[in-house]
Amino acid sequence: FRSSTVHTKPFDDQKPGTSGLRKKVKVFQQKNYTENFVQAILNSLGDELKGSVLVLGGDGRYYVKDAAKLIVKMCAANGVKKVIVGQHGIVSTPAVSNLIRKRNTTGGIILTASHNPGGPDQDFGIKFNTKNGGPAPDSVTTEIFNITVRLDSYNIVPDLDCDIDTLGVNTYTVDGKEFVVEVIDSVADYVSLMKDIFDFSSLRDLLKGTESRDPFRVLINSLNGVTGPYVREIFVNELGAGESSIVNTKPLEDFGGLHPDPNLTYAAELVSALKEGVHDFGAAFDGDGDRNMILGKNAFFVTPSDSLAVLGSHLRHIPYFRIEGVKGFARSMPTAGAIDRVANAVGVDFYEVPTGWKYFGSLMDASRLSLCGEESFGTGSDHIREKDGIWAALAWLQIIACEKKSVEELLISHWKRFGRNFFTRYDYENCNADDCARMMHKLEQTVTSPAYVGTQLSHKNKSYVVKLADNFHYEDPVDGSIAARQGIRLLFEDGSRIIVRLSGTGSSGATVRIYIDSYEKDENLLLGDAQVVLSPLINIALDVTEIKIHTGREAPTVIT
Ligand code: VG1
Ligand code: CO
Repeated sequence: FRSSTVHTKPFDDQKPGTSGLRKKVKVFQQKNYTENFVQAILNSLGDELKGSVLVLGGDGRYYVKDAAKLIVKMCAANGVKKVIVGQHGIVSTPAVSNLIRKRNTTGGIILTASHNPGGPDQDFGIKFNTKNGGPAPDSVTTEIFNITVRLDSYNIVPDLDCDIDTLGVNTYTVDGKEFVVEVIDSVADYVSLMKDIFDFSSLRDLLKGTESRDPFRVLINSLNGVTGPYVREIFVNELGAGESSIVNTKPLEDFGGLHPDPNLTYAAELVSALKEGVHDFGAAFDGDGDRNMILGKNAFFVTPSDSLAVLGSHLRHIPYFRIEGVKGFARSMPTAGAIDRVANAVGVDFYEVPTGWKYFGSLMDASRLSLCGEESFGTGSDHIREKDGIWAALAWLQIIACEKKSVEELLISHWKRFGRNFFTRYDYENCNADDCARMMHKLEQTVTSPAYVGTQLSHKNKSYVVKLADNFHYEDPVDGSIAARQGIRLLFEDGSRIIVRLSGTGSSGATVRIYIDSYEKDENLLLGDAQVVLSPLINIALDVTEIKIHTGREAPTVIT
């Protein structure tokens, strides 16, 4: 085979957001659009490109397979030595992270728009992960973007048509050099990683029941995303759960029309099934398998911030942490502060980072962090460098197996010991971008004026005094890199918080996220409903942001 160089014109909108480049499929299908971005990723590798080994896989959404085959042709032409690709182009995000680490590759390319809907008129995305298995840090994504705006050509082997549906090793000669494409079983390595981390025999006993204990009935919903085959192998084949314990396990290009985001709105099917009271535990995962939602019997909802904290205080039950030790805990800035108190009780370091998993990686690489999470249904540990939905569900089950308590009992005893962080998030999706920019600008000006500290904000008979207000600024404690302007924070004297930021994962328009977090330790108030308890603070947040005026929206699209 011979490579050729194709002349192209740069695009000016290929700036990666919170997690890769996300656009409508139609945008990626424009002439040279995908090619340009892939070439920019490859160029960003510099001297490491020639002879490199890359992992390639995606969440099975529409356009994954076309893009995967294209990327193979471009890798061949750019001197990559080997591409390790999942069969049919499918690999979950956590499994890609694992493969990069296990096979010691130069990095990986993940084809996903995560929790965004899929299909010809929906979203697609491309993300680059570095050799630690984690999402490329800001320095790398900035470099990729800088390359895209001056790119004038890309390299491709147009007639190298690799069959990525058949397992095996394909060897080619390209420009006189060997080029290898290894098509792998996407599930096997990940399942063996989970078996190393958890005690599968105790999980099997939990699910199947023993003489002294009824079976613990689980319902796992893959929302037609990438986790289906992983869930089937782990829950049915390994742990012996019945076929009826798993649903929506065939990855579909359009997720069967579902919005593959595991929250109370988009995973309503799981919520209503759990409400029937038959199952003890429910979990759903997003399109690419890195997010999770955990429910207890009767659809008892575990907020991701609480989930992280409960895991944090029970890590001793998980074999992996007994061997590796517990180094530190972290959460993203908007995530409620429940884990902070656990870190204090357990006596490990605690870190608060900006939104996005890429900020956890350097702490893990420096052996300072074991467990972390985000309020957006992301939980994970240093077993890989991505958040991991199935891992989180297994971690919960392992703890339940040891503690012999229900999900709800675990939460209640957690709140009694540590107090409860009530949390809610209001999302206003698909608003006008200019209006939102104006709103953020005005809010920042208001809250950062020197006189603002000490201001009393009230709703009905509740008042909060501003202790600190700023635009969150983060300095990585390991490498000193800076992430500025990561979201507007209003911190109040009683520890309550209002956070406002714009999403960086949308494919068009703007999404405003308002996060509200308030701590309560009075035993009599622990079981309240978050929307009721937080109502004064929510109203204050709607007032200060003037969200209705700026966006014209009466109500949020999604409340978590
Ligand atoms: C959202 C979440 C963030 C998460 C990111 C990627 O980002 O808020 O916590 O890390 O999605 O998740 P944003 O910028 O829209 O708020 V996923 O499952 O896309 O990899
Ligand atoms: Co995801």
